[in-house]
Amino acid sequence: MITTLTSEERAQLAKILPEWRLAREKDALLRSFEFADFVAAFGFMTRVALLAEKMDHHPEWSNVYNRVEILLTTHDCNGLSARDVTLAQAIDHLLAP
Ligand code: H2B
Repeated sequence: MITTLTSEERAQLAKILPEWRLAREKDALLRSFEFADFVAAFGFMTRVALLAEKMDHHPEWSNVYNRVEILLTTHDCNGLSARDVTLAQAIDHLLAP
């Protein structure tokens, strides 16, 4: 069974995932991305989609031209879990130089 993060685990988030913040409207991680244009943004989304499918953990997201917003939360436990942290780290890794 998957559970939501403990407060001890949450206290580490800013250090592990400095680019992500906690969403206001739900128990979730949120990050905004900006790319040169739509093709670059959609290319990134394609890579995230393949990653998400492989991990069987899927983002809630939106795209407007060159901007992508990704919200990570775990429906199976109705909140933020270790799966979200792992996916966020993998997404960060896609963009690492
Ligand atoms: N994605 C997210 N974000 N949360 C989940 O709880 C979840 C998921 N569950 N992707 C997975 C799929 C589950 O529905 C399947 C059956 O493993």
